[in-house]
Amino acid sequence: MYHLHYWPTIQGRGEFVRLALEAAGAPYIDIARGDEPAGQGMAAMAHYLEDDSVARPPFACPFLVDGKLVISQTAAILLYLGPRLGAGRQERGRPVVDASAATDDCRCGGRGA
Ligand SMILES: N[C@@H](CCC(=O)N[C@@H](CS)C(=O)NCC(=O)O)C(=O)O
Repeated sequence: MYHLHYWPTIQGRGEFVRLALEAAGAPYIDIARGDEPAGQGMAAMAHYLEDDSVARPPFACPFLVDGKLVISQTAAILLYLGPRLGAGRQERGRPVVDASAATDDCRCGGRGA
């Protein structure tokens, strides 16, 4: 089960990751949109960004948690997910994933880091 962490009220960069997960029908939880009593919500996202116990905190959201692995940077997340969601196993699907990552780079470039 993938855990996507992104601001709950905007589409933003998180939407690139959501679209990839949704298109593949992959199991994931949109953590910050979840309920705090269930260990989700903004507090769960803030844990990764602010808690000193996290050895390698992500740069910013979106970030993806896959088991013990925490991956930040939208393009890196998409390049990580591509082969795992099936697109990378089909030669024709790979450019779509790569293009999505590159599109985020162009669309959002210069505003983030
Ligand atoms: N280069 C990063 C940029 C991440 C970024 O700037 N995220 C914004 C929202 S789209 C954010 O959460 N900014 C808050 C911050 O940097 O503290 C990426 O592609 O994921």
